[in-house]
Amino acid sequence: CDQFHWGDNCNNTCNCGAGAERCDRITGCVCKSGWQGTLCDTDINECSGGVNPCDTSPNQRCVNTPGSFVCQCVTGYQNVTGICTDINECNDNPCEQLCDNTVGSYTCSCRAGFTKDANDKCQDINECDTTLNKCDQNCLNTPGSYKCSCNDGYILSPTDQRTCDIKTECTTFNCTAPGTCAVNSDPAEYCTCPTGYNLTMADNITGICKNIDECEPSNPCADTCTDKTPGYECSCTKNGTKLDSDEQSCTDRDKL
Ligand SMILES: [Ca+2]
Ligand SMILES: [Ca+2]
Ligand SMILES: [Ca+2]
Repeated sequence: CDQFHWGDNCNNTCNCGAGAERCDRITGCVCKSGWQGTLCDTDINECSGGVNPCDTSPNQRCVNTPGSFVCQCVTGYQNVTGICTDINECNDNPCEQLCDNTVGSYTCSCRAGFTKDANDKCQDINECDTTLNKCDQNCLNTPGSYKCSCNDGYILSPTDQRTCDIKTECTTFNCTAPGTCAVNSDPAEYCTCPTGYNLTMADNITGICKNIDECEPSNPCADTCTDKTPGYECSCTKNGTKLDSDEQSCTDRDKL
């Protein structure tokens, strides 16, 4: 027989399929492994037999191919030196905010202050909504959080950041000693100076108490005036005179 025929008198035409190794002049088409049939044109489905040729663990599946088969890792697993191992999908940052790797998969979640919507997007929670509002007075929504603030005359509690307490202490004014700061009912802050000082404002919030020179320009003393901080002192320099009990006048010693 020539290479295209086989059998008695070479009556049969080989016509072998893709899975044939050769055409035997006596038996006809000889199949390569993975193929079957007279013409070797039928793939053997190695995956459909009673014995799974792949790893029987649920992480691996058998995929039939023409003339052979391959063992593939199922979704969520990858082949690491022959073993289907969980893929840590979080390494590729598939989530908008938080990623938790799970065996065979992963889950996305949102940071505190956000909720996951139907499309798995993280949406800011508006804590200033009437139902959620925790602020005593004013609420400002921010991405992932919120801020409380208070009306004029109130200060935000530094401990809970929500409660507004009536302002009793100065928070912005700086009154240089011996000045003191106080809060009005309106509730503006202001500086006060003790007697003997004049208040001058260095700027809108800085008050300075300056000594008053009571001796200038008009002398309140009958004789000599010495300015003090604060106050002033009168003294009598003329012979025979002495400071009166009013601390200003000078009286003859004789008359005392
Ligand atoms: Ca096959
Ligand atoms: Ca995983
Ligand atoms: Ca918010």
